[in-house]
Amino acid sequence: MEVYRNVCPRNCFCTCSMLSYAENGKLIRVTGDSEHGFTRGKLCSKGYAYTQRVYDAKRILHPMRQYPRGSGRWHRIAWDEAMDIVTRKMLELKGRYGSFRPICFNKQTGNIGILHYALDGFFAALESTVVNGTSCWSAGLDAFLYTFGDMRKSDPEDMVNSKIIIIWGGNPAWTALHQMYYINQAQENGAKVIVIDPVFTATAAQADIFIQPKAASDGALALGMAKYIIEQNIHDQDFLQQFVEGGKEFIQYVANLSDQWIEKETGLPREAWQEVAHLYATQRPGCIWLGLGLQRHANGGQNFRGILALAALTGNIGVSGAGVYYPSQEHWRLLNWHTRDAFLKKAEPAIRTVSLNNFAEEVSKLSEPPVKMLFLAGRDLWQDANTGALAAALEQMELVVQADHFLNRSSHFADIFLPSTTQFEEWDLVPSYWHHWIAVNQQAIEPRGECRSDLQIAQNLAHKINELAPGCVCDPQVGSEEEWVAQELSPELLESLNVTSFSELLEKPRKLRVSPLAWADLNFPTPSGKLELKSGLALADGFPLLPEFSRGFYPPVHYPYRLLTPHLNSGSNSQFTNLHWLSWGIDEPKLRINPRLAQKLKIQDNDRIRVYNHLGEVVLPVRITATVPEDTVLTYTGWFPGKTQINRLIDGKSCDMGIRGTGQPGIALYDTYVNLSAV
Ligand SMILES: Nc1nc2c(c(=O)[nH]1)N[C@H]1C(S)=C(S)[C@@H](COP(=O)(O)OP(=O)(O)OC[C@H]3O[C@@H](n4cnc5c(=O)[nH]c(N)nc54)[C@H](O)[C@@H]3O)O[C@H]1N2
Ligand SMILES: Nc1nc2c(c(=O)[nH]1)N[C@H]1C(S)=C(S)[C@@H](COP(=O)(O)OP(=O)(O)OC[C@H]3O[C@@H](n4cnc5c(=O)[nH]c(N)nc54)[C@H](O)[C@@H]3O)O[C@H]1N2
Ligand code: SF4
Ligand SMILES: [Mo]
Repeated sequence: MEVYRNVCPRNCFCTCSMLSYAENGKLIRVTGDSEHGFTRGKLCSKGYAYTQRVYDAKRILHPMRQYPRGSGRWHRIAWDEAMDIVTRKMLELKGRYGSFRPICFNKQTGNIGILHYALDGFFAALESTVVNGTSCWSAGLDAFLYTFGDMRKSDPEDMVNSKIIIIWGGNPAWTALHQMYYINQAQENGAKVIVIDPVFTATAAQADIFIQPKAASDGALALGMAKYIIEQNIHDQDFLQQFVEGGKEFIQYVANLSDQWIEKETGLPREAWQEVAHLYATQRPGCIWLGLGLQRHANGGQNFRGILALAALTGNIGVSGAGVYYPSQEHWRLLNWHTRDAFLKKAEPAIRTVSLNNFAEEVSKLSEPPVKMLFLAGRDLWQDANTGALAAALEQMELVVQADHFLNRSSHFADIFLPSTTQFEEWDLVPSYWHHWIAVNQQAIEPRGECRSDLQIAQNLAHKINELAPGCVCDPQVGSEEEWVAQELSPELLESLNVTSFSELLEKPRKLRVSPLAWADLNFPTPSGKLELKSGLALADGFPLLPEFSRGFYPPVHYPYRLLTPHLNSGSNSQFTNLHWLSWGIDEPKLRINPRLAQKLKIQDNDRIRVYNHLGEVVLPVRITATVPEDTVLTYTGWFPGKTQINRLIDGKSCDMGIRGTGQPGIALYDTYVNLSAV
């Protein structure tokens, strides 16, 4: 068997290095890569299921056309014909409207590999309309930018040195599996793990202390902790004085809060937060992991600021075992971004953007020129909010093109399907937004059927459109994919990886030689040069000067239950749940409801229940479980073919923050309210 190194390109904290075993050109087995220091030779269930994903009977292996749209009548066409249809339509629209703006490119994080940014480059080069924003992390990111001036975090492997680990609104036992090794190691060394979540999760099951506040009340909870720390005089006064802007004002603000008010906002008895605050301030060093779920609320960013203030108050910053953890793209800055930029004719193309939040309505509203063609790559629009508005939005499109591995929920509205390769059939480089390791993704097998990589698709489009209308875009046809990967490695990156050439990197994954500790120099790129609890930038952007608590949404009278839809262990967003290996026996989606609520509604396990709000209704089987609180119901996000699509009930309201870092506010996906009735 031949053995190759691949990298899992899913939007996942772990970015695992994998060994793939191929025999006679066929992928036989995928395992973890023990040379990868962070993931240490292990994968999650999804990683081990890649052989099924690559060879699944439903994988699309040839370009196809659906005619008429929505009929399900797909027929095979040649690549040439597909490219011809797509590029002629693009040019026809340009002729009609004077620019490529009637074409909207919508890609998110179906594959985060760097070579996949070729498509971004191609559509940017044409100055078409491009979807902007991300559903992952925007609100939390801005809170970091206001407080620290940048988003940096320590090497997550350093968590083993923590004495207290607070996992706040994240579920790493499912969503960042490999980090649990470092957390468990710390626990074995005597650390206490505290999980703060409205839901008792798989991560909570491994914790020493579980705190269950009302969702979106975390800012108030953090302030309660701050108040206690100050009252007990266990804050780090030197740190505050030297490195923090607004410490005094923050202390004053917090002193005026009453425990009673905090109890009311959070639904917790004061002893709960006082115990956690005491541990965090006294058992040093302590770190806090800020989860993505925590910030998917209309007050998510401001809640983050409250939590970040705890690190400032206790000086748990810049030393081993301390710090605040959140995804960051520091290492992405070391790439050349050659793949994206190779298509550009000018450095700063004039791109029209459309917000991802409430995409369906926003894209329909664009005029002068209206959007008439949609190009989807690595996207399932049914992961968006307000999916009820999608059908109308897609109807206005004269052509919908989709590049993917499978026909998904979006395919119903597509005219042309372009089959993409998986990571085993292409070269790539996938940096991590979490750990400090980098590995090259090698091509292990020939593309299945007529599949082409997203880079090749971008090259084909560029070539064809230039053939029909010379000079439209740069046409970078030259070089193998392997060479494209090599071109991404800047001298700085090579040096940081301690290699002199690209080929050395093929031998094994390498760890970046960057400081393992964020903010060790305690120099913050904020306007004051200090860590800012008092942020003039936040004020200028319309937020409170201090990390005050801003109340979130409360349930409207008619829809009294909060609907949470977090991420599932056996899926990666919409991916994998279509595979038999991973869906077998799971029988999702189910609506999890608390036993007391079930009693009130006279509902039994497995009964079907109507879940509805102002946007519509879905019917789901019930799972009665005390893991969810009484005022909350929960079902996991994902694509469960043929089953209910929950995002129909999510209205796409915005988080408070996000514009500074990503140009769009985050999406308050978890501020969704519903009512329930027996079917
Ligand atoms: N297995 C798997 N791994 C994944 C993904 C996947 O789909 N599956 N997706 C990847 C992607 S794209 C992302 S963005 C990340 C997401 O990974 P996480 O950071 O784990 O985020 P979520 O799954 O959105 O939510 C995590 C927890 O936040 C809790 N939560 C919700 N609201 C609040 C609140 O107001 N306060 C508090 N304290 N907690 C709250 C939820 O109950 C949930 O348990 O995971 C990545 N990893
Ligand atoms: N209700 C609810 N909705 C959510 C969330 C939630 O917590 N709750 N989370 C949100 C979050 S954080 C995220 S990140 C989004 C994710 O939603 P999306 O951005 O749509 O991403 P995925 O579901 O990961 O993948 C989309 C498609 O990419 C395809 N794909 C994979 N690899 C490739 C490739 O190499 N090339 C091409 N062309 N296609 C490929 C997959 O087959 C899949 O069909 O969902 C969001 N939606
Ligand atoms: S989904 Fe995440 S944990 Fe699973 S194999 Fe991919 S990178 Fe690793
Ligand atoms: Mo995400």
